[in-house]
Amino acid sequence: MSKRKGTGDSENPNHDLCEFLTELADYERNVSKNIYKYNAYRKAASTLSKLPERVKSGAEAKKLPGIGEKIAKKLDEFLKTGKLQKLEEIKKDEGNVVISQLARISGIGPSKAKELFDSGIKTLDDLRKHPDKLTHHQKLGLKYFEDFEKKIPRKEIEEIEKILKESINELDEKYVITICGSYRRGKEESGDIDVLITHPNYTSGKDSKKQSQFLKSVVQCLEKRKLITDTISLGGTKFMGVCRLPSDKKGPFRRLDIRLATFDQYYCAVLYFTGSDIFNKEMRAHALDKKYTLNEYTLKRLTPEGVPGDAEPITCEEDIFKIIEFPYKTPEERNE
Ligand code: 8DG
Ligand code: CA
Ligand code: CA
Repeated sequence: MSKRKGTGDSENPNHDLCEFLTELADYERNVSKNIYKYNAYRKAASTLSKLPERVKSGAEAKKLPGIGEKIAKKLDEFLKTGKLQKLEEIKKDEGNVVISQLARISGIGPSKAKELFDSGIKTLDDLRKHPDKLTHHQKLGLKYFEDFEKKIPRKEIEEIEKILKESINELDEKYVITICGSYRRGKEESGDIDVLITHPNYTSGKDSKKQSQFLKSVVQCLEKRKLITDTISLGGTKFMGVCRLPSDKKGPFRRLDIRLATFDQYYCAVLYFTGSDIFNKEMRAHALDKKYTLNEYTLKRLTPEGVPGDAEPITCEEDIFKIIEFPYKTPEERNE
């Protein structure tokens, strides 16, 4: 997951409300480690960010999906006083502020952030003096902290897409390459770049050891092309790393993920990595209602006892929607 979630376009008439809900969400994730509340606040912020007009009251907002009694009350307080007491209290505590800041570093989660704070780390500069406390991933997260906080304009991802496709298809023209995530959902800017690739010779039936070369050769090729600058981690099916446009030696470094999916499972993977994650949750819940189980690999029918059967044959994203009788949504309509 990339760390900053935007609900704050300046045209959004509920911008300030979305912002305080997102702050509460981050607090619940990073400090309380309450993922349930984290998701509830994010869902509410996402609902409000799509409204064409300003919300007038908590009571009005309560009619919308994902907004219940407690959030409605907070909206009322904010609409009346311009702030939220709960959030003011949270921000008074140094530990909360430091832990939230540290948890924004790529590779540092809530537990590690707390551990660092407990060991006396208060600022990014403190942390720079103690690289011994950090893993390889966390060191890179700290090194590129400012760049990774910056959103990536769509135009830049389009350029990166061109280079990716050209270089990988020079290596082997049979590779299929899709940039997923918020970019595929049509967003004007993204937190990171999520690339999904497959190859017709890479299928779920085969010996996976022999196949581990696919991703490695792709990464090598992009390193040679000077697009990939750092590797955070590289396994058989997942690369996490850093890239930069080779033409822009002064430009920001960007987080780049590349995943290799098997050819027969490609569309479940495309659907999953396109997201949004809130949309994915809703779609998986709908699948369960229809007695199917859906994940990033397969769609399987469940027996009355709840045991998954064979994978359904899938030839495009639409197949998945059709089978579970979920009205088709284009990627642009999945910004839930
Ligand atoms: P952004 O990077 O512009 O902030 O947005 P994004 O592209 O939607 O988010 P992401 O964090 O990069 O995740 C990419 C997709 O992966 C997401 O849209 C849906 C899928 N996904 C989930 N759950 C999770 C998860 O827990 N971790 C990660 N890394 N991805 C997830 O549905
Ligand atoms: Ca990502
Ligand atoms: Ca992304």
